[in-house]
Amino acid sequence: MPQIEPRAFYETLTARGIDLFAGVPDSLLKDFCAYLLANCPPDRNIIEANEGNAVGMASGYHISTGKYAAVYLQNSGLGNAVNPLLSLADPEIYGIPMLLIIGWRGEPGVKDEPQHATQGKLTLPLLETMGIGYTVIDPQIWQDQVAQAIGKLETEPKPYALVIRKGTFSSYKAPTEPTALPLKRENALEAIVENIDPAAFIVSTTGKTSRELFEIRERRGESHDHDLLTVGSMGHSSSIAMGMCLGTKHPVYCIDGDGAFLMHMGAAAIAAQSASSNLRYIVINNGAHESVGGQPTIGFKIDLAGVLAAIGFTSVVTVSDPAELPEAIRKLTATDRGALVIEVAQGSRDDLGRPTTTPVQNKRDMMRLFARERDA
Ligand SMILES: Cc1ncc(C[n+]2csc(CCOP(=O)(O)OP(=O)(O)O)c2C)c(N)n1
Repeated sequence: MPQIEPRAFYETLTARGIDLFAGVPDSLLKDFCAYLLANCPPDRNIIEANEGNAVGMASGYHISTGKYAAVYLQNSGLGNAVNPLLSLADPEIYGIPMLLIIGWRGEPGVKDEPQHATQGKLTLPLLETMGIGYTVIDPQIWQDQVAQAIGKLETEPKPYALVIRKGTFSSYKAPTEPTALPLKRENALEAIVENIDPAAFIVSTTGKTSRELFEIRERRGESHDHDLLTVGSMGHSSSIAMGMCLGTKHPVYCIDGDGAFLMHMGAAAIAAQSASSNLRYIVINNGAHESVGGQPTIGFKIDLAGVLAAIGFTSVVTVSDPAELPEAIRKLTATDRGALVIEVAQGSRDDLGRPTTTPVQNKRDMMRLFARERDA
């Protein structure tokens, strides 16, 4: 199948006046995102906390410059973007032209993970319902498609979408600077599982965190019924854990990523203030959206532990030394509404698999455990 070179795509967009890119990275767009990272001026490629924020930025940019920004996102992120698309950029409100570049996970007929199935089926109907015109990019005629899309922005002041299928872009690897940190996420997860109460529950975030946790349980010969693997729903694990805390006396650990924490940071603040005392919150900070290609977050630029303490978590510490990690986790086990930041380098095993149980099975197994606790 012919592919589009990320460089050619970028140059075509910039030649047509698009000089601001904002979004949240996606695995299907990872080569294009890597190209942006290496070649677009940093103030012209803003990796946003969530996709709705990117629509906001594109809107402000258009108002102040008259230009069109490109907003890149996985179709999962459409949910985050619906509100500003319909109540800000929509032609009945401000009417803001912008180019959406949407990675189409879960395209019908293409094998993908369960969390992408419904969103994949509904991606085009959702755009139609929202009155957003789109074209599914065909690498044979993409230049014409892009020209037409930008022509639409010029004639109709509203967003227009380019929908990107799996395998559309050819490979591009941005040079990366490895972080000099001794731990990886998988080591951190192993230490957590090893040192928490075996009766505790875990809500693990989207991406490789949940995939690694699943494999760690397999290796240890343990069941998965204490772990909710939040395969989709990025950024909502702390809220899920907060809800779960109400149904058990055991501790509930939310294990978040820095990208997921940032995506809905307000959720962690509410959890810190309102969750019952059995909540424990852990952010595994690798400073990146590692699961979808390693694009940077601001995780290492901000004082994450300072933020967690300021919003109300107790006894927040940051650990990066493997020798200190077990003790830090043991302290967390004894701290009501405590939080821990574990700093890790990027990287995961090449042979990392995916959960072999379905989300519905995962839920049923967990519900059985909670019911047993209720009936005891
Ligand atoms: C709403 C939404 N936007 C984007 C994605 C795609 N996505 C899946 S995992 C991930 C990165 C998560 O980063 P982080 O929480 O830092 O964890 P890491 O992958 O680094 O372990 C992204 C962007 C998604 N699943 N949902």
